[in-house]
Amino acid sequence: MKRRLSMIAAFCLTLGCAPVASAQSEAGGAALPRFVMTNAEARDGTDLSGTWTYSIDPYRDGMAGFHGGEAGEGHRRYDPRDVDEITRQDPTALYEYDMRRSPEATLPGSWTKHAPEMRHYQGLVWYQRAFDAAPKRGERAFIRVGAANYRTQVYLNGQLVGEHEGGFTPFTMEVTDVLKEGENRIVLGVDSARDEASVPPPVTDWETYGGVTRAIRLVTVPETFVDDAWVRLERDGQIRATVELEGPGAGGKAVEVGVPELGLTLSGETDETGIAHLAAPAPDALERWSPETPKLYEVSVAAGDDVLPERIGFRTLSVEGDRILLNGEPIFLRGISMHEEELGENPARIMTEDAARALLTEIKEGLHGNFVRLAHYPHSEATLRLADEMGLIVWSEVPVYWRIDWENEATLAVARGMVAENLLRDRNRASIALWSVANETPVSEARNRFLETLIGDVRRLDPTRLVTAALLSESQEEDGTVVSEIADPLAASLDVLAINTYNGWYGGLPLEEVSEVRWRSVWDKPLIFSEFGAGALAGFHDPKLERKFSEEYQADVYRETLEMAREVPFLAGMSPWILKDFRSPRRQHPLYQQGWNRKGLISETGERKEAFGVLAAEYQRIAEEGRE
Ligand code: GCB
Repeated sequence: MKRRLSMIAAFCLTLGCAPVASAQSEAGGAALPRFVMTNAEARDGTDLSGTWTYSIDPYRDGMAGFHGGEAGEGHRRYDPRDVDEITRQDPTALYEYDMRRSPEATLPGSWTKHAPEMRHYQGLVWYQRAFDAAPKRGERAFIRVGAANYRTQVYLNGQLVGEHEGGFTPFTMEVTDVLKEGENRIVLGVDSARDEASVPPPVTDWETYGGVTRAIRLVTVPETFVDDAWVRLERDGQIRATVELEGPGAGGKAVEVGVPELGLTLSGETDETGIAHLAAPAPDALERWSPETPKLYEVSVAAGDDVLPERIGFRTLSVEGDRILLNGEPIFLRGISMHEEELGENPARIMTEDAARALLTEIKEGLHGNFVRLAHYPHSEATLRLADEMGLIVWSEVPVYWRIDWENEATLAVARGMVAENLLRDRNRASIALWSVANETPVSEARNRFLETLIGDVRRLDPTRLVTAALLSESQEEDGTVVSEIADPLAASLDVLAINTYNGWYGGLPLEEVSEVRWRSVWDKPLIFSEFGAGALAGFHDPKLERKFSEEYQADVYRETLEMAREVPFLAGMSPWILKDFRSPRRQHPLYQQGWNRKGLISETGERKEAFGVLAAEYQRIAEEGRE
């Protein structure tokens, strides 16, 4: 599978830049990242989080001159030079930026929090900082960015080292030849502007948070290193490992994957492309991962001078008729959806481990849940690792949302890149059960082709998990009863079907009739209600009128919908919308919303609404008595 379409192609279409990294494509055409850097956090290196300076650039002045062509010397924010020093030497020199004396901000964290006037800024922002390095012979250096939204250019010491499109997946760029002994200056140009060809498109029902939202690190590895290691239990009872080395000594090299606690070692050798496929029967002593027993094993992947540590849980997933099986046993997914937004009045997508723990604990302990839908894009690796540790089954999703430009090849390439980056980052996470390729996308020939391509990519990269998508449903009245069904041809290609249903909130169905809606399916497949819910402002009570946005109304929507859900025999789980109120610029009711989508079961500061108790009671009952 050597190797990988350049991550810059789509970016350059927009900005007209010159390619800076080589392009190779995989058989099947999936755009794979040039480097995977499995478990990058565990690698040696320097954390570049902390204080950076920033400069807004709404007219992209640092990218190009006003007649096109290269930006003039006085405008190049990526240039590492000391503007103050130059203008002391030459008082007539004209510079219209000075990154070293620009305002400061703490990264990671969206720029929505840098200053009040940045709250609704969409466009380009430059970030700069200095750091010291001591490069060693035989060692390679990389810049790893966990996520930056939406397009990013990375410069080291004035040189463009790579570009990336997509706001929610990591990217890794080699800087071995650019890194200097002593002081280095790194600049990121991050542009949040999206257009109709972007993924997601400009209109979403969430705050997309421009800027650098996940950690930035300088990572160092041996010349030949373990770039990608995927270790898992498969349905045939084998533990398998796929290991890909990168570097001049990648081919024909011995590889060992060890799980010391099980006394297990898988060994073998890479082929000429640097890939090794290893397998051994799972030992009898293997304790399988589940929400009740989230057992993780220390795993080490060794090849030549490199040893990569991982922590991995082993379990199998499958589908039998309309049931989802975990380790061969049917499981009902008691879940909730969640955006990547920390608790607090002014979140900026700073998802530290503590921030993630606070939210996941509300699901696991507060709601008696075993499942979380991480909507609508790949969430931070910290959240996924915590889900492994806490025992929460995860739905992971790419931001193929609402009105995608289905006919556009460049858009498809971007989406395929996101699928690949997401899967390659997280294939070792036992918690992830479902890969979702889309949310609420209207059926058309072009959409079907687009999504079928993504489904094909998912199955090629990871045949061990289940593929799903949140689909739209259709309803009609039959003998006075509303009957809903999944009328989407994509259902044929999915393992698990999922429906967002908002009876009682959107559409005209009276609240008291929601529980009477019946569901029909021609598919012998499990169904998840991937969304249902209603808005409520925490603390707004209106028991008499039960107006929308009152806690009472929201709680009643939950009661009615849960009653309806009990009657759906092929229902295998649910992830109502949503754990926490989240920022959404579309939502501007001056009393109830103020820029927040209020469908949370808890407010933005964590106050539980009445509906929280309704769902928690249902999940406790299901956990104790089962669904039947
Ligand atoms: C949906 C979308 C979700 C919205 C939600 C709502 O169906 O998938 O992104 O936030 O409805 O609140 O309307």
